[in-house]
Amino acid sequence: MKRTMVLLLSMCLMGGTLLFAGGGSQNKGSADGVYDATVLSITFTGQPIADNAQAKLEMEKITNSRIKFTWVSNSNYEDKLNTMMASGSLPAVVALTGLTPSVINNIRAGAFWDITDEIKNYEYLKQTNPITINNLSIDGRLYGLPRARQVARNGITYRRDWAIKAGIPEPKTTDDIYRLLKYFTENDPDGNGIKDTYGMTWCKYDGPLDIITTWFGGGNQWVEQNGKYVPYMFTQGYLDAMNFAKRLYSEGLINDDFASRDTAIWADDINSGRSGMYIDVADQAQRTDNALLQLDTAKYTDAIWVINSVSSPAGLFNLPTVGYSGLVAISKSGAKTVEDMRRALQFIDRTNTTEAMNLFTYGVPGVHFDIVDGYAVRRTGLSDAEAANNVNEGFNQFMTSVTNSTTPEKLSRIRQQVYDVQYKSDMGILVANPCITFSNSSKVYTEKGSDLDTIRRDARVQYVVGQINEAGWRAAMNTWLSAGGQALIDEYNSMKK
Ligand SMILES: [Ca+2]
Repeated sequence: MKRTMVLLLSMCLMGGTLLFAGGGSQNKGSADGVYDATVLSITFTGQPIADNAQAKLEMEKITNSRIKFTWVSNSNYEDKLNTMMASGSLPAVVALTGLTPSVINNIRAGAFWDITDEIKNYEYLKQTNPITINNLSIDGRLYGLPRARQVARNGITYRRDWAIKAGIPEPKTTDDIYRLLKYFTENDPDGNGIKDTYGMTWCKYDGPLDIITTWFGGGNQWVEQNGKYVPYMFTQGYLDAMNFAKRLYSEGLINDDFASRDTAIWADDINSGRSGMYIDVADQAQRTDNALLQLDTAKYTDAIWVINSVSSPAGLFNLPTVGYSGLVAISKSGAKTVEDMRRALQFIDRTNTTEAMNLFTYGVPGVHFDIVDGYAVRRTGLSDAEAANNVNEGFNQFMTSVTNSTTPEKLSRIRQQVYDVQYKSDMGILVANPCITFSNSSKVYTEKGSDLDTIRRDARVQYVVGQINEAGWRAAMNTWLSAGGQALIDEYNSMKK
């Protein structure tokens, strides 16, 4: 009832000056100096972390705050969020699951603070990955911290035991990749006397081709050339990558049904010992390692390795992921003044300390995990009622993790390699898509994007499998241009700042 009243009051006041406290406005610095943090977070089970849960109390100590959660169920998150945005009743700190058109419209209408020029003042927030900032920006401005994910995530998973036999234990170049795939296909790497293995498995998902395109300097969807945005299909690197793929295909080094193979069974051939490589997010290597160990532990110990990328004559590059799964924004209804906004940023900054990140990630020290020799060790044998995931449900939904400050776990060899790809590889080799945020507000892309993407994808597959030659490819790209591609190029270039 109280909530309804507040909501009605706020709605009456919309458009006028909001002088009264709305639903989520209890964020003023309090007399005792402890920050009253109002937080919108998301529950998946409907049984989120309790107000007196130890992890929450510890977090309050670390951040010098009292945290008041507003819980929204994941199942009706968008409806609830839209209602709260419309009524101006958001808490100060808001977990947003994505940049939906509705969120973007509300950002443009001023519902959230522009923090572009603020984050440099905070110890952790200023370390936010610049590619992620680019990807999250609306009209060139930043309106929230990423719910960050690994930007460096793509890698090459391969049979190192076979690669040792081939004399290339760790491939460094695209030529090394070619020679490995050739060996895996033609030299009986599993030693059973039968030609029953091949190089690399692909599926209909075009991620591998896009990763290879960055290897050859073809960019990530769009490139900036001579001050203009150009679709990556029109780069030499894109053509070089297609020719590399075409060679692999024509020599039988990749599965010939890749264009129709379902993504769900993508890893089956490497998981069963038939193929020797695939390129995807590096964390898949753990599943492949596990699958092979289950087949034969002795035979497959140390058989699977993962590395981040290889160099081509164009240089050393890799394809990043977008680097976030939604964002944490500061609403103007919950944080009314610049000071309120800065206090909320300070709170979010403190949630990135090692102690706070460990609470989000593992739970309470001494209860859910211990730190042993500098590593986090999760406690085992906890009941469902005690397990950190259950006790702290929904707690980490406003975790931003803009730096990697969490205490690491002591990892198995393969998990350590995945970790190294994600956190220790050179971020400088990741190729950003300069136009990634444009599709959010593009009229042409909204109308024609899916048709254009289909033309582009089909033509690439046809070229790789030899159905069309280079002239055919150029004809398909002319079709792409006339079907709206040229309009898209013009529109994106007009959005250039
Ligand atoms: Ca064989």
